[in-house]
Amino acid sequence: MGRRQSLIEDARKEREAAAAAAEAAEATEQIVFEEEDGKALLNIFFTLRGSKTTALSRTLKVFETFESKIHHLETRPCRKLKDNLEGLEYFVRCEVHLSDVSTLISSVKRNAEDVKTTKEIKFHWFPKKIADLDRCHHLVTKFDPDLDQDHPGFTDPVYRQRRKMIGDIAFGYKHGQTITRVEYTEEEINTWREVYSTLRDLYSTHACSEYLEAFRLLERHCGYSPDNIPQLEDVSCFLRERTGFLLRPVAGLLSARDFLASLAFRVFQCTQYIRHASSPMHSPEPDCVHELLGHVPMLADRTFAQFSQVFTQGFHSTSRAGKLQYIFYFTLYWFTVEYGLCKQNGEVRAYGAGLLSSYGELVHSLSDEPEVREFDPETAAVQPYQDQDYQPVYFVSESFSDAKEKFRAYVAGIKRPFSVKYDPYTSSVEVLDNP
Ligand code: HBI
Ligand code: FE
Repeated sequence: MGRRQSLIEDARKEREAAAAAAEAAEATEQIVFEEEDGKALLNIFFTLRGSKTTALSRTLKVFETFESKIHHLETRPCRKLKDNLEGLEYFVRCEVHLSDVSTLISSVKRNAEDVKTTKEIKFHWFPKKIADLDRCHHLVTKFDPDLDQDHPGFTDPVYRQRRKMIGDIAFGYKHGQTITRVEYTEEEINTWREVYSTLRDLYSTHACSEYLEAFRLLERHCGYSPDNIPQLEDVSCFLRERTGFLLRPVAGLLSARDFLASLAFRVFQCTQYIRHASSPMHSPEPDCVHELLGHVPMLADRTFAQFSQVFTQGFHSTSRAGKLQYIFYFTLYWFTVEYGLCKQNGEVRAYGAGLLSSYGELVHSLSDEPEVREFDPETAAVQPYQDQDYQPVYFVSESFSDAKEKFRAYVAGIKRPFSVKYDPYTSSVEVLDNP
């Protein structure tokens, strides 16, 4: 293929990827866009030397068109341009969406002269040290029993009250504290028993070997059994010894941003309440069954723990590259940590938490029904996904190390204005400027 041909081909692929991502974004809008994306602070200097009298109003119109917020506007005598009749230089400081910066500047340049600009980029705040996670408990309430009419607990005031009580433990929790134990009711334990026993029967034929190994240990040392809902404090101590991961309690479905930010510190935000008794096999939102049976055993595996942390370290600076990049990250997480499959001894097994905590989807994912593709970050990042039904497609990795390496290569290809480096001695991240 000629160079020109290959450029056209690249452009076509890029357009297709963007279209697919936009579709995926629509499906996940509530989760992805719960916070604003990055903004830039622009300083623009210009003169209107020799311009028509309407130049000033036309230039100011540009700022209005881009809905930029003007922080400061002044004119000052212009020192350099002695032949300037008006002798004025204009200075505007404004806040504008990152993706509009270059178009705004070129529009100003069409109307004014001697345009000079400097910009500062405003990023989302993100946690720099592990105790900062005390500020990361932004919940997405679209599936919770107070708001979602389809939630099995919507019409059950007792259940909703119980959820609030358990949620208060999370809201009051500060990093470093012991996690308060919950005395579960008989009804709650019955729900747990029903899911636990059903899923457990499937694991030996459906779960990957890393999962099975950790599950055995959790049963031996951590109170995992059909008759007991394990306590987060005990599980947290267990994980700390295995892989350095910690649990902290959270009151519901956490925003993707806060959830991923925590993994960068090897902290898993874990719900403590259990699904409604009327629906033991399904929950519209994460609950302790999803976290304790789906996520926890995998976090006890060293390679997987490393994958989870590396995965999210590069995530903070992605909003710089626009919303799309953010969605790509999030979608990759979805098709690996939540719904990933892997190859083991010639068989396909599940390692995704969404599969390992759902009887129906675990069976479905390894049946002949769904489409299964080789894991490739470029493809998985733009694949539309489902958060209300089974996935239409699953991605299968050769191994966790293989997935980790592919992911590293993918991330290295993303342009970012800064990177973050994790310091395990202080559990903090350092922000490094990229040249
Ligand atoms: N919140 N409590 C909780 N548990 C999860 O497993 C979870 C979450 N928020 C987001 C999330 N998982 C991911 O699926 C992605 O949205 C990042
Ligand atoms: Fe999850």
